[in-house]
Amino acid sequence: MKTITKIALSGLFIAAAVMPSIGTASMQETFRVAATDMNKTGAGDAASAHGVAVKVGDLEVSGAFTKAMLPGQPVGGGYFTVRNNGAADDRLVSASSPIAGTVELHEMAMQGQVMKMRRLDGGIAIPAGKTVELAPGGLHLMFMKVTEPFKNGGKVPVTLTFEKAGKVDITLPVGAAGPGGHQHN
Ligand SMILES: [Cu+2]
Repeated sequence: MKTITKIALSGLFIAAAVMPSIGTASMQETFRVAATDMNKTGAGDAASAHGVAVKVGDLEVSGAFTKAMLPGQPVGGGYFTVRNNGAADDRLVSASSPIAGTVELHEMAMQGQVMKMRRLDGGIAIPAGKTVELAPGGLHLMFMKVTEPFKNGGKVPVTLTFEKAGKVDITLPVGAAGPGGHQHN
Protein backbone atom coordinates (compact mmCIF):
# COMPACT_ATOMS: atom_id res chain seq x y z
CA MET A 1 0.00 0.00 0.00
CA LYS A 2 2.78 2.38 1.01
CA THR A 3 4.80 1.51 -2.07
CA ILE A 4 1.88 2.02 -4.40
CA THR A 5 1.20 5.38 -2.80
CA LYS A 6 4.81 6.50 -3.19
CA ILE A 7 4.88 5.47 -6.82
CA ALA A 8 1.62 7.14 -7.59
CA LEU A 9 2.71 10.26 -5.73
CA SER A 10 5.49 10.76 -8.20
CA GLY A 11 3.33 10.16 -11.20
CA LEU A 12 2.61 13.21 -13.27
CA PHE A 13 -1.04 12.94 -14.06
CA ILE A 14 -1.88 14.05 -17.52
CA ALA A 15 -5.54 14.54 -17.97
CA ALA A 16 -6.22 12.22 -20.84
CA ALA A 17 -9.93 12.16 -20.53
CA VAL A 18 -12.58 14.76 -20.30
CA MET A 19 -14.31 14.43 -16.98
CA PRO A 20 -17.73 12.87 -17.45
CA SER A 21 -20.64 14.96 -16.36
CA ILE A 22 -20.68 15.21 -12.61
CA GLY A 23 -23.34 13.11 -10.99
CA THR A 24 -23.32 10.13 -13.30
CA ALA A 25 -23.88 7.04 -11.25
CA SER A 26 -20.73 5.07 -11.94
CA MET A 27 -18.23 7.71 -12.78
CA GLN A 28 -15.04 6.38 -14.22
CA GLU A 29 -12.22 8.62 -15.23
CA THR A 30 -9.12 7.53 -17.01
CA PHE A 31 -5.78 9.24 -16.63
CA ARG A 32 -2.56 8.54 -18.38
CA VAL A 33 0.51 8.73 -16.24
CA ALA A 34 3.79 9.94 -17.66
CA ALA A 35 5.94 6.84 -17.31
CA THR A 36 9.16 8.84 -17.27
CA ASP A 37 8.22 10.47 -13.99
CA MET A 38 7.33 7.24 -12.28
CA ASN A 39 10.66 6.67 -10.56
CA LYS A 40 11.13 10.07 -9.02
CA THR A 41 10.25 10.43 -5.37
CA GLY A 42 7.20 12.38 -4.42
CA ALA A 43 6.49 15.15 -1.97
CA GLY A 44 7.74 13.28 1.09
CA ASP A 45 8.21 16.35 3.25
CA ALA A 46 4.60 17.46 3.03
CA ALA A 47 4.11 16.25 6.62
CA SER A 48 5.34 19.53 8.02
CA ALA A 49 2.31 21.27 6.61
CA HIS A 50 -0.18 18.68 7.80
CA GLY A 51 -3.02 19.61 10.10
CA VAL A 52 -3.28 18.61 13.75
CA ALA A 53 -4.97 15.40 14.88
CA VAL A 54 -8.69 15.58 15.68
CA LYS A 55 -10.60 12.96 17.69
CA VAL A 56 -14.21 11.96 17.24
CA GLY A 57 -15.50 8.96 19.18
CA ASP A 58 -12.99 6.14 18.72
CA LEU A 59 -11.55 7.73 15.60
CA GLU A 60 -8.51 9.94 15.24
CA VAL A 61 -8.08 11.99 12.08
CA SER A 62 -4.59 13.33 11.39
CA GLY A 63 -2.20 14.42 8.68
CA ALA A 64 -4.83 16.28 6.68
CA PHE A 65 -3.70 18.27 3.65
CA THR A 66 -4.58 19.32 0.14
CA LYS A 67 -2.65 20.90 -2.70
CA ALA A 68 -2.90 24.18 -4.51
CA MET A 69 -4.96 23.92 -7.68
CA LEU A 70 -3.29 24.70 -10.98
CA PRO A 71 -4.83 27.24 -13.37
CA GLY A 72 -7.75 25.65 -15.12
CA GLN A 73 -7.83 22.71 -12.74
CA PRO A 74 -11.50 22.17 -11.92
CA VAL A 75 -11.20 19.86 -8.92
CA GLY A 76 -8.96 19.35 -5.91
CA GLY A 77 -7.97 16.30 -3.85
CA GLY A 78 -8.08 16.00 -0.06
CA TYR A 79 -5.96 13.67 2.04
CA PHE A 80 -5.75 12.53 5.68
CA THR A 81 -5.30 9.50 7.89
CA VAL A 82 -8.00 7.90 10.06
CA ARG A 83 -7.10 5.63 12.97
CA ASN A 84 -9.87 3.53 14.50
CA ASN A 85 -8.98 2.90 18.15
CA GLY A 86 -12.33 1.24 18.86
CA ALA A 87 -13.58 -2.33 18.80
CA ALA A 88 -16.22 -1.68 16.15
CA ASP A 89 -15.78 -1.07 12.44
CA ASP A 90 -16.75 2.36 11.22
CA ARG A 91 -17.14 3.94 7.81
CA LEU A 92 -16.55 7.34 6.28
CA VAL A 93 -19.85 7.90 4.54
CA SER A 94 -19.59 11.46 3.25
CA ALA A 95 -17.72 14.75 3.32
CA SER A 96 -18.69 18.34 2.68
CA SER A 97 -17.06 21.76 2.55
CA PRO A 98 -18.46 25.29 2.51
CA ILE A 99 -16.09 26.12 -0.34
CA ALA A 100 -17.00 23.23 -2.63
CA GLY A 101 -20.36 22.43 -4.20
CA THR A 102 -19.70 18.72 -3.84
CA VAL A 103 -17.12 16.59 -2.07
CA GLU A 104 -16.90 12.99 -3.22
CA LEU A 105 -15.03 9.98 -1.87
CA HIS A 106 -12.75 8.59 -4.57
CA GLU A 107 -10.27 5.83 -5.16
CA MET A 108 -7.42 5.74 -7.64
CA ALA A 109 -5.50 2.69 -8.69
CA MET A 110 -2.91 2.00 -11.35
CA GLN A 111 -3.80 -0.36 -14.15
CA GLY A 112 -0.59 -0.66 -16.12
CA GLN A 113 0.26 2.94 -16.96
CA VAL A 114 -3.30 4.10 -16.68
CA MET A 115 -4.70 5.67 -13.54
CA LYS A 116 -8.29 4.64 -13.01
CA MET A 117 -10.47 6.55 -10.64
CA ARG A 118 -13.88 5.77 -9.31
CA ARG A 119 -16.34 7.26 -6.90
CA LEU A 120 -16.97 5.20 -3.77
CA ASP A 121 -20.70 5.46 -3.27
CA GLY A 122 -20.52 2.96 -0.42
CA GLY A 123 -18.07 5.09 1.54
CA ILE A 124 -14.67 4.11 2.90
CA ALA A 125 -14.43 1.37 5.52
CA ILE A 126 -12.48 2.21 8.68
CA PRO A 127 -12.03 -1.24 10.30
CA ALA A 128 -11.65 -1.59 14.07
CA GLY A 129 -8.05 -1.26 15.19
CA LYS A 130 -6.87 -0.20 11.76
CA THR A 131 -5.48 2.92 10.15
CA VAL A 132 -6.75 4.03 6.77
CA GLU A 133 -4.78 6.52 4.72
CA LEU A 134 -6.22 8.82 2.11
CA ALA A 135 -3.23 9.82 0.00
CA PRO A 136 -2.34 10.98 -3.51
CA GLY A 137 -2.65 8.08 -5.90
CA GLY A 138 -5.04 6.16 -3.66
CA LEU A 139 -8.13 6.94 -1.62
CA HIS A 140 -8.96 10.65 -1.52
CA LEU A 141 -11.61 13.29 -1.14
CA MET A 142 -12.45 15.08 -4.35
CA PHE A 143 -13.59 18.67 -4.16
CA MET A 144 -15.84 19.66 -7.04
CA LYS A 145 -17.55 22.91 -7.99
CA VAL A 146 -14.93 24.71 -5.93
CA THR A 147 -15.84 28.35 -5.35
CA GLU A 148 -12.25 29.57 -5.44
CA PRO A 149 -9.13 27.57 -6.44
CA PHE A 150 -7.09 26.33 -3.48
CA LYS A 151 -3.99 28.51 -3.00
CA ASN A 152 -0.72 27.51 -1.38
CA GLY A 153 -0.80 28.51 2.30
CA GLY A 154 -4.59 28.53 2.47
CA LYS A 155 -6.93 26.32 4.47
CA VAL A 156 -9.84 24.18 3.35
CA PRO A 157 -12.51 23.39 5.97
CA VAL A 158 -14.13 19.98 5.66
CA THR A 159 -16.82 18.16 7.62
CA LEU A 160 -16.45 14.39 7.61
CA THR A 161 -19.41 12.17 8.46
CA PHE A 162 -18.72 8.72 9.87
CA GLU A 163 -21.41 6.06 10.21
CA LYS A 164 -20.85 5.52 13.94
CA ALA A 165 -18.57 8.29 15.19
CA GLY A 166 -20.69 10.99 13.56
CA LYS A 167 -19.51 14.32 12.21
CA VAL A 168 -16.15 15.96 12.70
CA ASP A 169 -14.73 19.19 11.32
CA ILE A 170 -11.16 19.19 10.08
CA THR A 171 -8.99 21.71 8.28
CA LEU A 172 -6.81 20.85 5.33
CA PRO A 173 -3.76 23.11 4.98
CA VAL A 174 -3.06 23.82 1.31
CA GLY A 175 0.44 22.85 0.17
CA ALA A 176 2.18 23.59 -3.10
CA ALA A 177 0.77 22.17 -6.31
CA GLY A 178 2.81 19.34 -7.69
CA PRO A 179 2.96 15.87 -9.14
CA GLY A 180 0.30 13.69 -7.62
CA GLY A 181 -2.18 16.52 -7.42
CA HIS A 182 -5.49 16.31 -9.14
CA GLN A 183 -5.24 17.51 -12.67
CA HIS A 184 -8.53 16.18 -13.88
CA ASN A 185 -9.47 18.46 -16.69
CU1 LIG B 1 -10.68 11.97 -7.55
